[in-house]
Amino acid sequence: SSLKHQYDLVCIGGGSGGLAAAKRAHLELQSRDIQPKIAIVDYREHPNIVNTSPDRPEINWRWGLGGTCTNVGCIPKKIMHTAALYGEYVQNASEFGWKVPSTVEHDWESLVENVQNHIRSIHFGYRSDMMLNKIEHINARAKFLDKHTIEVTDAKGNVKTITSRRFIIAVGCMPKYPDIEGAKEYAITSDELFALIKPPNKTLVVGASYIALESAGYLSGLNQKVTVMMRSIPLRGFDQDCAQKIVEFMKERGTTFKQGCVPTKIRKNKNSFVVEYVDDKNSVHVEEYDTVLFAVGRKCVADELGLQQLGVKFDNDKIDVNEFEQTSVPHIYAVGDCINRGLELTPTAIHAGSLLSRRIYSEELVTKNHKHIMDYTNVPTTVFTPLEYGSCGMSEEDTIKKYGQDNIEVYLIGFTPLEHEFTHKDTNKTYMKVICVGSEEKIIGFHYLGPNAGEITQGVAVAIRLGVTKHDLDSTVGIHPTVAEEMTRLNITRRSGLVAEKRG
Ligand code: FAD
Ligand code: NA7
Repeated sequence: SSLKHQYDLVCIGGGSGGLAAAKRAHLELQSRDIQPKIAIVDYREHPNIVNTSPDRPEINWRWGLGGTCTNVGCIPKKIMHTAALYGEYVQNASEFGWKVPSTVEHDWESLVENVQNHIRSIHFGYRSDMMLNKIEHINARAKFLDKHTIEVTDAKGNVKTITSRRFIIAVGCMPKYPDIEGAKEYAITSDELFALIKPPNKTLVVGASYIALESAGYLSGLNQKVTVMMRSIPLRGFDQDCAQKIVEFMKERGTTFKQGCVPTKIRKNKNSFVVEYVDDKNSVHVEEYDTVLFAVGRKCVADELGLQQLGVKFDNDKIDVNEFEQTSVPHIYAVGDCINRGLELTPTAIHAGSLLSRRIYSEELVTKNHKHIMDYTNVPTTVFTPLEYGSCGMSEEDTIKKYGQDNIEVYLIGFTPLEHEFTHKDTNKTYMKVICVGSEEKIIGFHYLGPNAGEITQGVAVAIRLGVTKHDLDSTVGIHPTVAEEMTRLNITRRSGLVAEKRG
């Protein structure tokens, strides 16, 4: 350990990136017989208190270790999505011989309580992990005083200063609110959704990001009446052919879409909220909702750290880092959602955080000067909408822009998995698209809409990383009967103009 500073490393932010970086640093230093002094400083005050109730203290909301992903992101989201899928299974169960009542009700409160209990069990796991690894957890808000010193303030207002040899910043983002009257007072964001003590009922979801569509999807699936208000296109940045199919599917499942509309004002009316909005022809409309949920993007919180005064450069609201996740102050690094490269995803924050600590502390990497740079390309992802969407690589529009229509080949298929054929539901909704470039037909984009999208796409991502070609897919033997086997027999191209949907 260094003598000059209290700590070898302080990670600011105990979410996906910060935890991974701290754990890896500890592991590397310990394997060199160094007992490191590492701390994680993590804190979040909650802006809204709609979810705290004196009668239900057991579901009072607290922000424990784990950051966005654990508390208000991936974990509660995936559980809610799964809850909605269970509703579908129950509806279909009678066709498989199960005697289920014709109407089954959903109990929002017990779902939320179980979600919050699950989150608490994850906090417990992280805390014991930290103790086991002797990583100190400081539950306080950090701010830089100088290049090696931070000031930390806890919930009670106690302040202390801490010095460290190095810092890794992983403070993430928070949901944004649009700048309209009543937004902050009356609306919620994904930060509150998973702890609402009452079902949201008639809900307006504003925005068309993946968070907006996922929320609308599982709320609909949990029997809530949902309207999505989007000002332009769904899922900007994703393959638009697939994005449109998701919207169509959600419409068929009962979600209302108001396209080309933006809210301009929200006011309270007894137990509901009155939303004023304008459409694309500038006409003003008024509608009443029980809950208004904004999912209009996320804002980085790194600007609150006092980094600018140290000379750390920013790129809009994000921290500007080089390919080694290093800021303009060499011993201050940053990973995850708060940096200007990379993607706002948990596994990229974890991977980048872990690699960063290896580059700094691993004996092997440091002595041999191995670079091990984080590769942010071809990162697979899945959008957990009712029709799940997995993708890896480029969208069709981006490949056309980059290579030209004549230089790419797009293989498509729309089909009905056995499970859906059996229940006569969701005919031809499962969809697969493989985008190839060059005479060797190297695969540069994979898109899949259908069941278990994440599970399928993860495997394809490995293949894409290894440079898979269409010929490799064709010569791979499928697993029958699965949806994934369709990727081994793709033969309809966009160019041919043939109908991609399989009939019969
Ligand atoms: P975070 O996890 O946000 O952690 C940052 C931590 O730092 C927080 O605890 C914060 O309170 C704390 N902090 C901030 N400022 C300070 C300060 N000054 N002092 C001390 N502590 C501070 N990603 C996926 O890969 N898959 C998904 O399915 C997925 N679903 C999502 C669903 C939702 C609704 C949301 C909101 C996000 C989802 N994400 C998903 C994104 C994922 O959660 C983030 O990419 C990930 O958590 C980023 O990790 P991070 O370490 O950069 O920051
Ligand atoms: P994004 O991708 O930044 O999207 C924000 C969404 O909210 C998008 O649909 C916007 O519409 C919409 N938006 C933004 N401001 C408004 C206002 N004022 N009114 C109505 N609608 C609005 O969202 P996330 O932060 O959730 O996603 C972050 C990243 O995760 C993203 O980069 C993805 O790659 C994955 P727009 O399209 O701008 O018209």
